[in-house]
Amino acid sequence: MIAAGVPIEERFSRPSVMGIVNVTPDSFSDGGVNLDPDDAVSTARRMLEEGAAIVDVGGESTRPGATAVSLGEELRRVIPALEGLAGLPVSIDTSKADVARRALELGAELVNDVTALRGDPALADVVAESGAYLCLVHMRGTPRTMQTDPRYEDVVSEVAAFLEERLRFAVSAGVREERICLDPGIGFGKSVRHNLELLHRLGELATLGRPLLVGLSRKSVLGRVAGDPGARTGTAAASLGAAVSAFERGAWILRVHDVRGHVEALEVARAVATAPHARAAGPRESSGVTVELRGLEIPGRHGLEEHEREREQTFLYDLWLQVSDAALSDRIEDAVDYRAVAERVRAVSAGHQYSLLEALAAAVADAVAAEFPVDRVRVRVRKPRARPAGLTLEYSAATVERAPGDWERGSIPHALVRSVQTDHGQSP
Ligand code: HH2
Repeated sequence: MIAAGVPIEERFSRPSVMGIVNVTPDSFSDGGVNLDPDDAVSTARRMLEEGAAIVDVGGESTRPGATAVSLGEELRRVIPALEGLAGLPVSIDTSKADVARRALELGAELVNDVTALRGDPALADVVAESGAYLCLVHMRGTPRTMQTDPRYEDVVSEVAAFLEERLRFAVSAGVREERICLDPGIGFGKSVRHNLELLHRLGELATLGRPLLVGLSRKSVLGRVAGDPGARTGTAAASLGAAVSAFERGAWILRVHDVRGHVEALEVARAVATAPHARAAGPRESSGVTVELRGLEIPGRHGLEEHEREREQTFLYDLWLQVSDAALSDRIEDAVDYRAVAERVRAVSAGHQYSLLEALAAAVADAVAAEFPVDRVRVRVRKPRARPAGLTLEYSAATVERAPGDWERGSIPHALVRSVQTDHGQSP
């Protein structure tokens, strides 16, 4: 069932778990386990009970060396399972337009395409017309050939450039940007070193402004890192460690086989990431450091007027970050990384067109409060030389304050606006 008009980051809170249900005889990890539709349905239901936000049903293995299956065979595998899951949150893992169309008719809400709309020219239209969510995955070559000596100059910038191009393509085909997430495609045409570098530098992909879905679960890279150079799979424990690491570097949705363990591990990782809330709830007097980032210039297409949405203009961001006394240690590890904060502001601005400055300021404040070790953050967004109704203003501005706990209590940013103040050309 597709939640009309809801951006993907509101539909899925961060982190969310996507359970894998492969209705195949040959998937690298769960091949054959869920080939019977009744088994697939009960696996999927169990995953949802264990806390998965969605289950990803697929009828074609994309493991290295796998050969493609026919349309008829893929439909035969997935349709009975999808029928058995009617009314539940389902994603369809396919590159075929006809499979996606049937799945969407049966209630799937997300199309997970490992070819990033390069496999079937009709798929973009199916997604655009249905309004479904879409995951665009990086893959070098095809599953049959992708692991034959993959080479990159700089794997992260090449994957980023690819995903950016596919994002532009999907949007030009009519898929709303706010419904799209991106995936670096762990194991899809990458060596162990490439996969590790992609995970290490995941934050650079997050600057593309779309939520990141990451699939590491049981993949051979994990078994190889754990010491077996010929490993074809990784363990559940290695998968949990990798998922937490990916979350800490910006992953939004984790695609996994072992749902319960991942839900628990990620819940702990999220609680740690937002731990300043605990301090904020206690005596606040000890938290005496305020860091200011003033006049951060970031272009954006925000506003009520059509021309504002078409032509970029510069917005000025002022951030006041209240951090704990630990930051006085003079060690960067204890402080907030301003560059990362600025990148996050840029990503929020690029990720959505806001009509109102208040909403833009709230989205930035939510992101900073949720993802950085701050006790409190105040964000002011200024639009210089605003001209509402013929008036001339030096600027208009909106200011929003947030604490990490605000984010924890709910994931719909706009519902959480607590203190919004709009001023006109005055100092804070
Ligand atoms: N990995 C696989 C399949 N689909 N989709 C996304 N978005 N990201 C991934 O990393 C990804 C994916 C491969 O894993 P699996 O489904 O477990 O195996 P198989 O392709 O052999 O069915």
